Amino acid sequence: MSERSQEQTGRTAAHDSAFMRACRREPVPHTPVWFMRQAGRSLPEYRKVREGIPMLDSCMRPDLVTEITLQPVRRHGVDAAIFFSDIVVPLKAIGIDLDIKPGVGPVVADPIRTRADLARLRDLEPGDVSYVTEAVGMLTAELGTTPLIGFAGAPFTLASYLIEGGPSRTYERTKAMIYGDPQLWADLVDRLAAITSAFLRVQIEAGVSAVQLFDSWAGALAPADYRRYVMPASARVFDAVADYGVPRIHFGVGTGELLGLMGEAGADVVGVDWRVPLDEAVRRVGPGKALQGNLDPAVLFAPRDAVEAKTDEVLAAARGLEGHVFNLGHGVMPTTDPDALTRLVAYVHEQTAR
Ligand code: 1CP
Repeated sequence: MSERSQEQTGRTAAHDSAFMRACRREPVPHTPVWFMRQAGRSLPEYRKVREGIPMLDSCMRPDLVTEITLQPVRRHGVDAAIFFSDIVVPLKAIGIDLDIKPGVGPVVADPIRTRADLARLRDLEPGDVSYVTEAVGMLTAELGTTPLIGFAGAPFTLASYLIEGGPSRTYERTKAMIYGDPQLWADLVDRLAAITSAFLRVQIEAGVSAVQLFDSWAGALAPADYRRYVMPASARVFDAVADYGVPRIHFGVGTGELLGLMGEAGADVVGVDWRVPLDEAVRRVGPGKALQGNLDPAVLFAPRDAVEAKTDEVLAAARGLEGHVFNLGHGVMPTTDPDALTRLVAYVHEQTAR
């Protein structure tokens, strides 16, 4: 089969799945469920295949990416797979010296802080991430009607790692650049928008059914600053992939005050963390978009009855939505009992079967 027809096959098979229908705000047989970070350390089979293999190395091996991406689909019966990778993979692929340190996250050897540093952010070519193209092809063949979600980091969140040099809670150097040298900041997020757009296009060309833009840390900004300094770059990313017609999901943590703007940036589906109930979130986002969320991932540490009661609250708040994709309000925590996730998928399916 030619690459082109393979790509068409993957997307066509998944086209009428509950997840794709919910993203398009069409009627669904049941509310679709997937979990951010569903592949990863909460699964013993993940820890086993990753043994002795550094995180970034595993992202570059299509056999491992395929196996790890499929693990939560097999185990939990989720309605979508998310491609196993990391938001910093495209930066590594263009030659930025960075590593993902266990228990820490992405660490950048030589942070980007000056105009001269921008020259290190060259464009991403599809050939830089041929392992991604290969793994997406393998996955869509295996997944059949289960959609595969591609993803990338949004310009602000990627910039925060590049500027701070690693994870941060306060983003002081990032904000120092935004407010102190807005032109340098604008040029930096412009470069990152081009890289992120190219990375998403590679995944879509290879056959993913939907894409999610993770602006995990955008909630650190006030709405006026988000609108001025961040939204234009994220909007360029959404524009760059609009022609493909695949659903575009936009997610961040602590973004209650930004939900309207995150929808306006161009998303088809807005991800909501657990701080804003979905019936309030839909008022903030406005009509014409589906919502994704929003069970607090920490609830999964409570007894089964409590998980079900909190899930009922999410489903009740979602009742009037045009489209709802059930998810956690942020990623699965590594010490979560995997059986609690499997039970949650079955519970949402049962409660919402039509
Ligand atoms: O060795 C390991 O197992 C490392 C842990 C790990 C994993 C499993 C990291 C390091 N990244 C990943 C995979 C990953 N990262 C996925 C894959 C699949 C899935 O969701 O099932 C995805 C979607 C990401 C995306 C990602 N990476 C985000 C956005 C999502 C979010 O959680 O907000 C962010 C912010 C990152 C950076 C990152 N990579 C890894 C860590 C621990 C972090 C966060 C560091 C921090 O707190 O700033």
